[in-house]
Amino acid sequence: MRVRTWAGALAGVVSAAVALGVGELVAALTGAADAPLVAVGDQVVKATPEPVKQWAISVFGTGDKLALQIGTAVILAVVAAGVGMAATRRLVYAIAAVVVFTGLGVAAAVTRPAAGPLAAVPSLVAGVVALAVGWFLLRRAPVTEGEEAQDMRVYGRRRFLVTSIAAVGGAGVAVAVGRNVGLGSAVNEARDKVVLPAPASPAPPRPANVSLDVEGLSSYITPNDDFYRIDTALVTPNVLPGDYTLRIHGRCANPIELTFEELLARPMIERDITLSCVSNEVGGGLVGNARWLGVPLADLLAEVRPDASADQLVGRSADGFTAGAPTQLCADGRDAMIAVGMNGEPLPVEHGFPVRMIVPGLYGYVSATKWLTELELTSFADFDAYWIPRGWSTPTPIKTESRIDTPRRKAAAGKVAVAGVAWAQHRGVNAVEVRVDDGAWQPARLSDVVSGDTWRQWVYEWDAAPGEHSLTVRATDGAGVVQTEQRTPVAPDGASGWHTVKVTVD
Ligand SMILES: Nc1nc2c(c(=O)[nH]1)N[C@H]1C(S)=C(S)[C@@H](COP(=O)(O)O)O[C@H]1N2
Ligand SMILES: [Mo]
Repeated sequence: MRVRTWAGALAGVVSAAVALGVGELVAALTGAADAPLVAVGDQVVKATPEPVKQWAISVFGTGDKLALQIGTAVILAVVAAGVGMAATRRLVYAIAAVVVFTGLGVAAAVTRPAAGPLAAVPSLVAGVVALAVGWFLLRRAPVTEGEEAQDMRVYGRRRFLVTSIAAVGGAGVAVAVGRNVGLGSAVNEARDKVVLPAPASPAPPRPANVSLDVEGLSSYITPNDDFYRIDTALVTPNVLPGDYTLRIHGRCANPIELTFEELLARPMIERDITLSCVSNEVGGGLVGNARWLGVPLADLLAEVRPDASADQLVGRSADGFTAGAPTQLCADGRDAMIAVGMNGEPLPVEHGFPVRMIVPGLYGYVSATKWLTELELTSFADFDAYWIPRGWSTPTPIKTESRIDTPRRKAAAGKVAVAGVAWAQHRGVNAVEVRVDDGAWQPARLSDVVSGDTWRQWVYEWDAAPGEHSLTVRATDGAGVVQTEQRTPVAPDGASGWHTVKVTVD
């Protein structure tokens, strides 16, 4: 008499689900550790070769993490089913497999940058739960032969399925409880309670025509919910403002450490600044404009007094990510800041709550560290930040870019508003031109902005004749340099080339 193979597979999947659900709950309750799946997933991401990651990003875009999670779940289910099937033959195979997976979970968790003393606990508990649930289910599973099988066929199968479903339901409840009692919800509560100070230096008033009224055109300010998100974190790090400190140290005369309260007590600036990602393809959406509130970086640097050799300022996040910007550039008069507010709210958790860095004129990967806990003064010669050894350049100026937002595919013949945004942070955008098919470049009308640190909207009134047309845009930056036609890929220092769209007019 042997447990049926399908029942073994189901028992395997259910055991894994319950184990991971309980693991997540334990992780939330202990607070000091990541859930087993997150810890392992994060290490897998780290170990994945760069070309594979690039491929995943190009295929799944910003949905890459969701794709990773779904992919992981499918693989795990298949593996768990296999282990369960093996258990129907020799139980030791299954026990050995659980021990191995528990070991992987523990190893991944304790080697994470933010690992606390309890890091191994969720995986260990998950391992024990997997064994217990698996054992429990296999004892009640339908069998293949013998007298017992006759009864089991009717009552056994139903009871087994019901028990399995109940167990998966229990796992779901564990996950839900874990997410709600966990640190994540504590962070959300703390965020709700943050009261941002009024800026000592408010943003200059926006010009009357900062926004052009064109349907389909990106809004001047990108709402927080629509703002692109790029980070290496599988789940956002939970940083409680009550426990928060920002340590500014390294090669400087006067290292300091500030609490969140102390940071909020400092004079703040509020500025509109466009943030863009070096991975943005021509015409892509990895760019957004927000009103940021924060402490000027120049003030903090003046206080710590960097050594002359400290040409790199490295921001380090709670999850171990690093980004290194030129120290001199952070204090050259531009509005580089340690930001706490975004569009009138505390930073959203996905955008770095409670504190991040923003430097106008630099791509995010070398400057905009989210969940910022440390600023270290060092040199470019002595330290490579996260993306540098992964094939990306040390800081370079943002490339002048322009994008057609509308129309993107179709238009009705007659007057068509061709519109979009253009950006060249810190240099600013002086002109935008549009070309229809192979015609001459025509000047677009620009919105007014108060600084070169934000993007500018533009619109061109096109008298569209029926047929297939191509529209191309190019911008000229504040220094009078026309955006290059030369196409380059995003790596190592940002895509270049003109954005063209094909439009059918009828
Ligand atoms: N901690 C942390 N900060 C980070 C990153 C990250 O992976 N981890 N990614 C950077 C990159 S590549 C960009 S483009 C910006 C994006 O900021 P956003 O997600 O708020 O748009 O954050 C930067 N800060
Ligand atoms: Mo980025």
